[in-house]
Amino acid sequence: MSLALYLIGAPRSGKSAVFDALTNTPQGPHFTVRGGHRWGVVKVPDARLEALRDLFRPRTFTPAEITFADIMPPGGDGAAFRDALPVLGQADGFVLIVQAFGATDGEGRPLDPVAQMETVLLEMTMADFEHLGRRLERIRTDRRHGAKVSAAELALLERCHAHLASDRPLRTLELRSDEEKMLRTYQFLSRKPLLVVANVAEDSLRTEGPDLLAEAAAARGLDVLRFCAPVEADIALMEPDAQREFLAEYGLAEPARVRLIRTAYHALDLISFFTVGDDEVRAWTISRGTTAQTAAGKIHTDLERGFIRAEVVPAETLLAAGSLARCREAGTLRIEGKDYIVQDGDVVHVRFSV
Ligand SMILES: Nc1nc2c(ncn2[C@@H]2O[C@H](COP(=O)(O)OP(=O)(O)O)[C@@H](O)[C@H]2O)c(=O)[nH]1
Ligand SMILES: [Mg+2]
Repeated sequence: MSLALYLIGAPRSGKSAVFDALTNTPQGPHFTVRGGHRWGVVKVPDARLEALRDLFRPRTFTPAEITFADIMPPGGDGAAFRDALPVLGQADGFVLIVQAFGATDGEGRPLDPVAQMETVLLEMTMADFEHLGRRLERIRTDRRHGAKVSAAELALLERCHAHLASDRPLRTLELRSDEEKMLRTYQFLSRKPLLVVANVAEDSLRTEGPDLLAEAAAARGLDVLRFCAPVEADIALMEPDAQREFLAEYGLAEPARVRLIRTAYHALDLISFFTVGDDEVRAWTISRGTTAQTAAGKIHTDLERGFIRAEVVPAETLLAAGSLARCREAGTLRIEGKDYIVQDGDVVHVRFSV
């Protein structure tokens, strides 16, 4: 399965409504239910890939995908956020939904979006703090557990613990890549990528003004997307023509859900490279920093094993030139070796022999 972002937030902040907006299609809602949670595999909209499709007119067109999960806490939909904490370790990242519509929150208190966001962030930091505290205690007292942990790892865990003790998320702790790797198995919640979505009312879709939530999020190094879940859910159900008409009426270039999906994909540090041809135009998902040889393995293990070289041209360059042949003539189709770092939007053709 593709990497999964879990939708989290206070009760009735609009998690399920945002999930609907992300997973609705003109053919209806598109998701499966597993473990009591709703899972939606969503295609990542990409104008470059669509332009490549129009250029090559392939038989098959395959965009990149990302998974969103509407998490149902064991206590039911109205349960507090902390009830959901035990299932969040498996997430690759989070979309934190903050209620920014109406006058009262899901528990009947006056609405305070900033406090709502900070409560959820703090719960995650505290969950990590407690989890790590128990872990450290076992490591220090239990020989069997302790023996498995190197001195370097123990020192790193203690650094994390001190960081969390001052209510700071592990996201803000600077780590070397070897330290980063050491921490991976611990699945700390406050280290995972997180994107904030302000679920605003219909009538504030276009008002910008001073935004306390955006300011508070920026102070924590987080981005906020404004989103009106019910409106976006409706747009997602429309056929393309009706969708365009609707957007034009509101003076919008694209649905906010398109931006949310794209932003979520990039929040996980994922990029796309493309393969093109008459049979298929396709996007492949890799982490930023992946080499050409490893990227080739996404397509097929034979391509990684027998990798000789990659022919690479940025999608924009290919689209401007109009064909691969013209890129070859102009010298913009480059030959790259196995250690080349594939860039977002590269069109790649792998030469291999097995
Ligand atoms: N007016 C308005 N109502 C919303 C919006 N988003 C969600 N709601 C409503 O708020 C209630 C709770 O939303 P839901 O998605 O179930 O919240 P969840 O508990 O976070 O999953 C539902 O009745 C939704 O219809 C919004 O942007 N504007
Ligand atoms: Mg819900």
